[in-house]
Amino acid sequence: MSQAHRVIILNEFILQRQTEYPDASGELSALLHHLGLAAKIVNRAVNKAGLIDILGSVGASNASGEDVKKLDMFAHDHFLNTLTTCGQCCGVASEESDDIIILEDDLSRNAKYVICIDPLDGSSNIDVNVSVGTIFAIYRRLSPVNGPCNQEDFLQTGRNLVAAGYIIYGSSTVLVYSTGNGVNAFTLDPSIGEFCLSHPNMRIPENGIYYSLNESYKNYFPYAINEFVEYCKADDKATKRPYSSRYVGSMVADLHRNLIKGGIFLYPPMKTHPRGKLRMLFECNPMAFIVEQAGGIANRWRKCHIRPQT
Ligand code: AHM
Ligand code: MG
Repeated sequence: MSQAHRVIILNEFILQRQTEYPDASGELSALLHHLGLAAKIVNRAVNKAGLIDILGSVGASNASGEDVKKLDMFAHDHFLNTLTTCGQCCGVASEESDDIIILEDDLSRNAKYVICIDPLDGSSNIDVNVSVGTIFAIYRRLSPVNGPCNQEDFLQTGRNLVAAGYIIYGSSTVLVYSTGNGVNAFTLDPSIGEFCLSHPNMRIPENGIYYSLNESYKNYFPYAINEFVEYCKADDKATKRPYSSRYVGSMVADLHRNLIKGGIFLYPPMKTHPRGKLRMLFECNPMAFIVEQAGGIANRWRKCHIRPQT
């Protein structure tokens, strides 16, 4: 078989990459492998969502005060089960858990990584068959091994990320990750049950034509944001404007599109969410890492001169 047609599965790719680092212990590789496994289980549930009793709400709110869906909890439980038993991570912070989860068994307490995870991002789309995703961020712990991890291990700057990625459960299921050496994407081939390398070394196109934000909050955005949106809509042949508006409402799906097609995604600050709605640990840091690794730019909103809106 010619090299061009050879299928490279996720585990093979992870191991190939590991050999590029002679000092690598294999722990990060094993951790990524286990995340891939959990993703397959969650994918199965997402695909069967209409058939099994997994749609709808559990009747409680999560740490961010949002309605918790059954599938959110299912995804949380499955990722947590996998991470708890794999022995390569000493703690988990999940969007669906109020507190950090410290893993204290003999194997885990010796592990050097902690994980922040949004088990099912885009929850508002679950019940209506629109793409959702999982986002993960891996940090090296700051606390000494052979003991419990602590909050400081999780509250690290995004610059300290060792690896990050996401899984999009969409028209096909794709796992995208980076360990700081470019971005690669793997599409799940359901016939063999493997994530296969489909988008090697992803690069965001320089000139995107999409802008993506929830414009219904326009009246609450800072003036500069609305001015920028007007710029996107203005007619200008040279810069191929107007740009097209696309907004799924699942950050994973919106950014995945931008990664492939180019464009800008924004979740601006507003009165109800003065720092924007997206969470730094679970959403912004890992997605910014991926975007930058693919040659894009990620920014957090810094106060600028806000002119009054007329
Ligand atoms: P979630 O993690 O509770 O699903 O919330 C995060 C999601 C993002 O995926 C998406 O970009 C945003 O919330 C959509 O918010 P809105 O409906 O306010 O536009
Ligand atoms: Mg989320």
